[in-house]
Amino acid sequence: QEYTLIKMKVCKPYPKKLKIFEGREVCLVAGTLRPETMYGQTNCWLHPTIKYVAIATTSNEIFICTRRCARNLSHQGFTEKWGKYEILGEFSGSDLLGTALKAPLTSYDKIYALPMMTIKENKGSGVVTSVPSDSPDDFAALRDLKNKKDLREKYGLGDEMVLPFEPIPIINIPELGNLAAIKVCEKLKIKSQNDTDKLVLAKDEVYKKGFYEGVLLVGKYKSELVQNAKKKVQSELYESKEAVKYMEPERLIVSRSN
Ligand code: ZZB
Repeated sequence: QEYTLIKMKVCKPYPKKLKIFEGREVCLVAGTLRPETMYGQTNCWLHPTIKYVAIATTSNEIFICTRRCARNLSHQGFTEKWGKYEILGEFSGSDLLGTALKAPLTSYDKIYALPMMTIKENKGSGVVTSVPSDSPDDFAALRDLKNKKDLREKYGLGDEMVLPFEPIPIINIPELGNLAAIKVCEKLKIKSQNDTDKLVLAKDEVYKKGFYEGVLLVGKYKSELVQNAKKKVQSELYESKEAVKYMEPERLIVSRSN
């Protein structure tokens, strides 16, 4: 499984927990299968109780991701010594919530790290980028935070980190329009991010229709089909060093640990 690992750069001045890294570039790295949707990022997701680690890369950056992802990265040439990674810091997701980030391609200048309860520890980097226009999970989780002041307060999030961020129309899908995830969430009457069964159906529908029939509405590949634009956007993100290629040895790891 090839993930595009998107660098979501921590904005200066660094928050208290990341002050130790002052003077260095720090990125939350988000694993995505949909690089062509990066035009629609509205926030980053972290799980409040998952542990994340900071490691140094050969590109002289600091990546923040799960320990499992750090280990995989060390076997893909990202660290100085093959298969080894030095942990420079360890955080709970909740330590990093509210961090301001600069992400590639999105029209929002600055976005924030927000909590999502359905993040899986054993997938990707444990850091997820949020595209509520085209991902039902993201739309449901962002709506939960917008609707629940107590949830924002629980995690110490200012209204300005959540309320101004609206889904951005980036892909048109013939039957689903230009905010497909919202359309499908309404159709299936999805109430929250915990409507797991319905969200699986929603994701499936948006994924398939988006890939085969979706047309980009923005950016350099505007008017092109998603299936044609995907690789081109991905290559450009790799070339501009705003993302790196990350391979996930999923089956191997899963079958071993079970
Ligand atoms: C941006 C994006 C835009 C995504 C979209 C999806 C969609 P899959 O197919 O089930 O493997 N993701 C990545 N890591 C995690 C994690 N640890 N826990 C929970 N979710 C995670 O799903 C891959 C997608 O799941 C990734 O691609 C990421 O969200 C999320 F418009 O990145 B995606 C219809 C889906 N649309």
